[in-house]
Amino acid sequence: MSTENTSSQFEDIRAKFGRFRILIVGRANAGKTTILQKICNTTENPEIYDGKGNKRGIHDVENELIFRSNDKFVFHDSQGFEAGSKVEFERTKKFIADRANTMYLKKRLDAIWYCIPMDKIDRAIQRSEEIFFGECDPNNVPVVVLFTKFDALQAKAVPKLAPSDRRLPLQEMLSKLPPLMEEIFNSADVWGRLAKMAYPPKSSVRLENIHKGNEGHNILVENTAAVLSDEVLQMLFVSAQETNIGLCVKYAAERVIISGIGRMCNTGFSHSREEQISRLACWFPHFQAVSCAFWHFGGCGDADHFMSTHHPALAIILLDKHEINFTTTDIQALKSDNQDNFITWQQYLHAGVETLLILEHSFYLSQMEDSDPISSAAQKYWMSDIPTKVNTALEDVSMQYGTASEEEKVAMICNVVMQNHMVRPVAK
Ligand SMILES: Nc1nc2c(ncn2[C@@H]2O[C@H](COP(=O)(O)OP(=O)(O)O)[C@@H](O)[C@H]2O)c(=O)[nH]1
Ligand SMILES: [Mg+2]
Repeated sequence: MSTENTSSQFEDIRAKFGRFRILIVGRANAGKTTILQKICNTTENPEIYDGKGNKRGIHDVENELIFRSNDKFVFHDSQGFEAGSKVEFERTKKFIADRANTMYLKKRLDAIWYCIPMDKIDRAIQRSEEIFFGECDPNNVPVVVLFTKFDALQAKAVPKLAPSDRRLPLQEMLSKLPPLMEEIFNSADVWGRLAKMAYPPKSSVRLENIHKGNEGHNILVENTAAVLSDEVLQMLFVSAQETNIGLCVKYAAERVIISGIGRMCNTGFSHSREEQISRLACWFPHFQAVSCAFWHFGGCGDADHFMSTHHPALAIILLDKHEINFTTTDIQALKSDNQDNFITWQQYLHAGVETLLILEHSFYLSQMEDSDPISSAAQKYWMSDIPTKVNTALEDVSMQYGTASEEEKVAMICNVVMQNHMVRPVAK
């Protein structure tokens, strides 16, 4: 099978299964569009399609909102159910019921974001919220509440400042506000009241100054990943978003490196180098096709196939350090070397971290439209002094690894990655 064939096959799989579908609910002006733009890293408006792929303008929960900057997400928008909009509620409820359990993965709803704006904290829970959290069974689709415009509580906090604080220079005065904002938020007890409803949300995040470019949406991404019900969905979500590559590194470290080392120590079984690479790649946006294949085939048994046809250079270059111009015969020979299992867990850790660094950098290169981002990233890595530094850093990690908690292990690995980034290319 030719590479070309396979990549279009993967594209098909992505088209079928790979879009992450989110319903965002909230009254007009709650900040819905702003957050979706931020998640998709754009200031453009979404394109709106009806279920059949025709462009639409009118508002309807069934319509699909897609941003050109990141079409791995599909959004649906519901304006909430203010007094009198029983119809909108029934439509949204039906939409959720249909999409939560559909056999058509392509249509499945993966998460719900419910926005409650804090500029109207006194009216945070209205009829709309009561019927949504009281009467609408989300059928296991996780619901995350977004307390949007959290910055608006500043204005409410200022009158509560002690008179002496009010006379402070601006920056100092502002620094006194957060505890007061917290107090206002807590005394409104919005979360407590939601938690008592028949279908309480899974979690919540606070978002502030999103319209001013605040990076707070990363919290939303992390939070949503954490509440997803299974690893395949998490993989799809983490690899669909492109604004928090650190999260890709984190999940890949936890779910592949740490769990792989655990398995090696417990059972003696180790992945091959090739399989380790494809499992790590699954968590990154530019390999989302792979994570979709993972979902589709129920595992990475297909790793070998992926490596040999889809991205032949990946496995090899990582090992072959300086030799970039190899022939098909070289690839075959090197490939068989990479099918051996790791012998020690330290090797597994080392190879995993190096792969993460290369994958991470290759994502930035792929955004710059480098035609072969993996090769370029790997080449840059092996030509730099980073491998030596990583070696030293991992010797330390290895000494502490055995006694570290799961969380500490994740932190240690992410630290090595963070401290050894290759210099990012500057966008033109
Ligand atoms: N103060 C504040 N305003 C915001 C924030 N996010 C969005 N806005 C503003 O709220 C208004 C409505 O936002 P929009 O995203 O269009 O809301 P939608 O109607 O729910 O889609 C716009 O003027 C935004 O600039 C935020 O985090 N803080
Ligand atoms: Mg809007």
